[in-house]
Amino acid sequence: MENSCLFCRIVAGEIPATVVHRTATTVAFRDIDPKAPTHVLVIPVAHHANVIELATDPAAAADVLATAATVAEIEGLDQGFRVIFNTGAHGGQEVFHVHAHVVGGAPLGPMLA
Ligand code: D5M
Repeated sequence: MENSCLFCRIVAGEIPATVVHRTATTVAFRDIDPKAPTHVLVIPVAHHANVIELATDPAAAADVLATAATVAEIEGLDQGFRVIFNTGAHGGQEVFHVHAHVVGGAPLGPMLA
């Protein structure tokens, strides 16, 4: 837990979030500024700054992907969805606790703007 990290504080329950699903190692909660009918963020409980760091912890990476799949099932995204890891400045990353955006619920077009 990093006290200065927004998403670590959501994991700890210090900042409210609308939690969709939780496991021992992951938390899935609704994005505060949704870009699609379903827009859920999946994070590992363990702090990793970005997907490059997450890749050094294969168990956590697998758990994040498994939770993303569970979220898609819970949200009924049977027509498809996207899983996005914004990374670094060019990737538009704003929160430096790795998170998978699970977006869907409508046709998304060729790219997510
Ligand atoms: O995306 C960071 C995402 O985090 C962005 O879509 C808004 C979302 N966000 C920021 N604060 C909160 C809280 N408190 N609850 C839920 N969602 C939040 P990035 O990929 O880093 O650009």
